[in-house]
Amino acid sequence: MRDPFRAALRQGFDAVPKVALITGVTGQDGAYLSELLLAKGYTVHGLKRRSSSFNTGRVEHLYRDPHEEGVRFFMHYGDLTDSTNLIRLMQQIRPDEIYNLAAQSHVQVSFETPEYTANADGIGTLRLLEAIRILGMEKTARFYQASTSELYGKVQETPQKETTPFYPRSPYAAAKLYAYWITVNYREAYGMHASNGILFNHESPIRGETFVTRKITRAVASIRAGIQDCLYLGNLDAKRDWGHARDYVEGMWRILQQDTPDDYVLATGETHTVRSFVELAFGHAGYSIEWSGQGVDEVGIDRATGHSLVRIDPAYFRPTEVDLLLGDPTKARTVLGWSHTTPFRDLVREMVDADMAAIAGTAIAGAAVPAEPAE
Ligand code: NDP
Ligand code: GDR
Repeated sequence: MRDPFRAALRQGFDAVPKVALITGVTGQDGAYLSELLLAKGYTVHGLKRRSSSFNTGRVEHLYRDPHEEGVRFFMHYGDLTDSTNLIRLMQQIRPDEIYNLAAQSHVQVSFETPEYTANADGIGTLRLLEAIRILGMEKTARFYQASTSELYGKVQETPQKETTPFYPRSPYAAAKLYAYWITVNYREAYGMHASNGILFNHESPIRGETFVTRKITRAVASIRAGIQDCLYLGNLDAKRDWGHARDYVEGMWRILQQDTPDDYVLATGETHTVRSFVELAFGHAGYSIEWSGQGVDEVGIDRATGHSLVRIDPAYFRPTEVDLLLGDPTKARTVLGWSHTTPFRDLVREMVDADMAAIAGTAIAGAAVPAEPAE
């Protein structure tokens, strides 16, 4: 009997030299990386979770019926907490490159779900590395681990680079610390081409709605459209090194193209407060914000009307905060020839414009406007 998956897979192998497996394909980075690899001629296999609601919106435009000829994008059900599933898929797909992007990636949520976060983000990485080893793919498959600037946590040195000591400040960061070191260990113990990208925050119009940048840009669009009154935030003074996700997936790919595996910081080398993101985003929509009051009573007021646009909700404060992140991407620039291309201001504008266009679209279609995000 003809198996459409295998037939298409064979076509893929015939047509292009490389096959990639992306865990977390339905996430922000998974979507941008899939686009990049498909454009480079790869066959891309993505791991997606079974969900009772639609969770493939970010890659919908890449999907084609696998019965068609020449299909190079496939999705498979799986989960980083299920080793037998990972081993079977790895055996079936035999990827040349594995990008481990899947994670419970929300820092605040990790305080609520620490055990699950450790299982998926920490042990999940081990499960993938073991699958490679069990199948004897140590010398044929290259492995990318989505490490994070959250590893620096309570920062020991600014700017942060590859040699800066780690000090994780959340269950998420502690789980990613394990994933970082188990990746290094498998490289050293088994000679695997396994690398960490230590990526600083990167955003886009398809960023998850509960991360602060997207929460802000969605609120700006909703307030402008008259369907939201006020934006509630937590710590306005946290500083982040924010870049565009499109640039960062290019860096991931470059890391795996090196002859020698290694660990790299990808960052812009600039840092900005949440407050300045708020000011720029509202500014792009025609508002000018004036701050008044202090601490939990601080309010961001519209200079033109006196209306309160931004208020503080302590529910968004974290038990332990990461106050300042600023990356030094010198190694990535010199070894990989990588640097970010989207300036901070353009990133903010692109996100606000996309959310305003989306709101206009839903208003025209008369569809329900999404509720304000929780975290
Ligand atoms: P997202 O939260 O947008 O995507 C995470 C992906 O992981 C989703 O596809 C999600 O599936 C999937 N996932 C979650 N849990 C599991 C699980 N148990 N098994 C299988 N899949 C799972 O994250 P980003 O795209 O922003 O980030 C990608 C990776 O990079 C993550 O590991 C993140 O921790 C890391 N990172 C991100 C940075 C950033 O600024 N964006 C910076 C540094 C590191 P579903 O769609 O079903 O939820
Ligand atoms: P972060 O991103 O924790 O850096 O992790 P997030 O956007 O959630 O927070 C950034 C900063 O903004 C402050 N903040 C708020 N954050 C959220 N989510 N919601 C709020 O209302 C709010 N108000 C203020 C936070 O306290 C924080 O200081 C992201 C994730 O993508 C991780 O997976 C990734 O590893 C790191 O970036 C690098």
